[in-house]
Amino acid sequence: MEREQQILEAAHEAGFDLAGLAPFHAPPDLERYRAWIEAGHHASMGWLAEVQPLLEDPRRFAPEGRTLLAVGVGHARAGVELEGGGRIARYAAGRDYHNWLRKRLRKLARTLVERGLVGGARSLVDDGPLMERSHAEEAGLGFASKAANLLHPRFGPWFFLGELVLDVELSPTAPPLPAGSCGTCTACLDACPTDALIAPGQLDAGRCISWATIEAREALPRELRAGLADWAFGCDVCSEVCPWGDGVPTQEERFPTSAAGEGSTLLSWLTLDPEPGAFEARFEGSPLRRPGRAGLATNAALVLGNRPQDGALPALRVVLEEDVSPRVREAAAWSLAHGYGADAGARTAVERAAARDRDPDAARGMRASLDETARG
Ligand code: B12
Ligand code: SF4
Ligand code: SF4
Repeated sequence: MEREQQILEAAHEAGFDLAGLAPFHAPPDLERYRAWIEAGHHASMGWLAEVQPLLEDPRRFAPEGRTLLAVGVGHARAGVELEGGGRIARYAAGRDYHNWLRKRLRKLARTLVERGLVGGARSLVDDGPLMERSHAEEAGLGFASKAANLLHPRFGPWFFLGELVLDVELSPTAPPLPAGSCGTCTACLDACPTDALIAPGQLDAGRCISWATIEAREALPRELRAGLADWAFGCDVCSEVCPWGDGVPTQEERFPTSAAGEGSTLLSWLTLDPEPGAFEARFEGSPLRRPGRAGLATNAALVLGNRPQDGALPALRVVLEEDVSPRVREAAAWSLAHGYGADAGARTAVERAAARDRDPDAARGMRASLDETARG
């Protein structure tokens, strides 16, 4: 059997659903990346601009690299509704996929070396300086879509990507035929709640709920807040409406619901313990850890404003007065003004907090919430 075939078989043995080989060179969609950064569509994710020189010439970070082994792993599961209300992206309910992929990629790297198929292999998942979707498409793992996601006829949009950088020159995998395409469909563009898909395949991250609820570290743009609707972490709308995802069987046994996912409610996020270490301990091994305590509490406050819950009002009032993070206090004010304004006490509490808050940005945000709701 040819070496390429042996490597792909080893990848399948290691538990990956999809595997393909591509040259280790600049991503075919490099120009799209450049234009995206230039337009500022990476929002607050400055690291995406910083890694651009490495991404343009991947041999700058892995000089030994000659071939990229791209792998894909399905993660379809049913939609996840938090107890009492609020939604999280499906992948976030399971254990962290980075760990799952990293562990198996490292094991696969050892196997390839032991079998004499490569001299060495370096693993990458998500956070490497790589345009993963573009390389994976070149390796035949799927096709680029109008939602910007890579789609596969068997997994729809529901699969993660990872890579091994191999130090041997290999023949690339021929892309599978038929490759598939979006055709005339525009369901994701039409359904995106915040109009983040500004053109087919182009996403303005600063408008995307996934960025807002996972990556943003400052107060959210006010015009985005209502658009979050009930999304408290990530967003699956563009994946859920995609016809390529219809009927994809669940992979829940692969990424069982984590304890953090199991115990999550909006109220519990709103009142997370700010003591150092408490948050990390509770969300260890879960993708929900990424935004940090203030991020999850902010998301919870905003969603509780969009979808008021019985029992949330007293908790929001305590957070408004006492939370250590100005961003969370300000989000609580937005929530009280927008979701609980019918309660006279709620509005008065926001007025008092706006007059007293020691953080000028938070105080300004609180006054803006009062103004917005006075007009409404
Ligand atoms: C930054 C980032 C984000 C940002 C920005 C997303 C974005 N679209 O760029 C935010 C936080 C918003 C985000 C959200 C999500 N992400 Co994300 N993200 C990344 C990351 C780290 C970099 C992406 C990047 O380089 N963006 C820059 C743009 C220019 O590059 P690109 O989107 O890859 O480029 C493709 C498209 O733009 C498309 N394209 C561009 N122009 C045009 C024009 C036409 C006509 C067409 C058809 C296509 C097209 O072609 C390119 C190649 O496929 C990658 C991991 C990685 N290192 O690559 C994960 C990654 C892309 N994310 C992933 C996932 C799962 C998500 C979410 C579904 C999570 C969620 N449920 O909330 C959402 C989906 C949002 C969306 N519709 O894209 C997966 C995608 C897997 C897949 N099958 O595609 C990745 C690959 C992580 C992984 N290792 O599995 N993400
Ligand atoms: S993840 Fe949600 S907000 Fe972002 S592009 Fe998709 S539908 Fe729009
Ligand atoms: S919803 Fe339609 S347009 Fe969007 S990615 Fe899926 S097939 Fe393409």
